[in-house]
Amino acid sequence: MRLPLITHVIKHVITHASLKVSPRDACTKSHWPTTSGFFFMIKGMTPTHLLRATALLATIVCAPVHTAWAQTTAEPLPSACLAQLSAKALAAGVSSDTFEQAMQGVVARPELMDNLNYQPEFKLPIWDYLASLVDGERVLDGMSMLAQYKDELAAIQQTYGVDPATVVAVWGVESNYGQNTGGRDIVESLATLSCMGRRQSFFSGEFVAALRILQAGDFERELFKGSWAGAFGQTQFMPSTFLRLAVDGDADGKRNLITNPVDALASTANFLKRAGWRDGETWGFEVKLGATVPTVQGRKSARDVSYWAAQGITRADGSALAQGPVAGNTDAALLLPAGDKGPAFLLLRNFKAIYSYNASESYGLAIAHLSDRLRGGDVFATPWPTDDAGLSRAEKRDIQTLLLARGHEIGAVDGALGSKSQAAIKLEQQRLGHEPSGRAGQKLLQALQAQR
Ligand SMILES: [Ca+2]
Repeated sequence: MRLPLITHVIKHVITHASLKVSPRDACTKSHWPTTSGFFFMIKGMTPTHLLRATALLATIVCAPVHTAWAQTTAEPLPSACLAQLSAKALAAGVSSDTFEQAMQGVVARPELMDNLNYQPEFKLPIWDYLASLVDGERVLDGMSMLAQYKDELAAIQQTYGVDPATVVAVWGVESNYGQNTGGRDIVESLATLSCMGRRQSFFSGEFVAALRILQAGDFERELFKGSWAGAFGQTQFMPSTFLRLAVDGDADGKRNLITNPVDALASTANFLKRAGWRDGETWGFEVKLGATVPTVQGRKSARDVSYWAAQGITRADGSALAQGPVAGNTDAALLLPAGDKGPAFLLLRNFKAIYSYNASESYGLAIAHLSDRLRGGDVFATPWPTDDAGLSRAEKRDIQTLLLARGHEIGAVDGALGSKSQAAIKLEQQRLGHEPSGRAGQKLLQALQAQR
């Protein structure tokens, strides 16, 4: 992109210069996807989805718990494995020149096994997840992106039938509008994971896909960086997804999802379209339950909208469910992500398209809610069932500043509560007589602010 990208890059530099830390340094080098508890996302996920989800969350939330993986390790790739990878790549049409060039200087990174084998230690509440993923900053940044790429997004909607707010919301959640795309060398990560660990067959397929991408020349070899598991670019596509679904949004002959936002936005729209997105419809909407809680619940249990209306369910403002494109016979599923005391949602067909981007209800809800906020929508009408709500990234930075002021050596203020911050949080919780969970919410923030 011409001027808009330059503006974007300048904004990035300014934003993070003021924090004395770049998001890549803070989140994507050593603190990779061994994020703390995202256990709630994992049930029912495929390996690809899980890997994408953990990588994604490290990029966005970046809340690591343990420290062993902070070191980088390097050793030669096993020669037998290297020979197999070479044969597999050549059989898939990768030239020996491409293979040699792509593999120059590539070593195995055994520390990735920590990421691969990581088991979350505790369950992160959905309100924590959404509080930082859909915070005021991300809404404002998204609105500015909607304005900046207005013409391009209109053209994308014309071609793919996906509205600007949805496309921009995916962009915001996947890579914070291109700011957090990951710092791992993709070829190196995928070569390592093809030769070590539990999913070598899956990763060797992605490795070959990665080399086919390099051979096509959509971007320079040195730009090919992303998550430890191979997702890369502003859309965080896996290489095989790139080969299937990436498009050239600005018609310059290249599909550069790494540094070209228009290619990334168009590719996201193409993904959603191919996943069944219906133009002119929404993902769903927040609702209010009636006097009784329906026994039919869950994303997979769709019923007619008239069925839900007969259960006493209304829209959050009390109006009828069937309105506009939503008719009495429209399929909808009832989602109660935090039980019947929390916000309730009816999910329509388009939620499935978002869900196919990353098989997690919380992830889908983050994108759905961010898209609504970008259209001027409000926070949920029903609050989360907690007396200790989650923190935005700005509030996490406040907590970190307060921890530093109290003498805790937590490193840079980056809005990501990593292992050092969590250890300091536990100490402060003990001092304050709170439960020493290491999880920071509004209660701890207010207690620390009161003692400033
Ligand atoms: Ca392009």
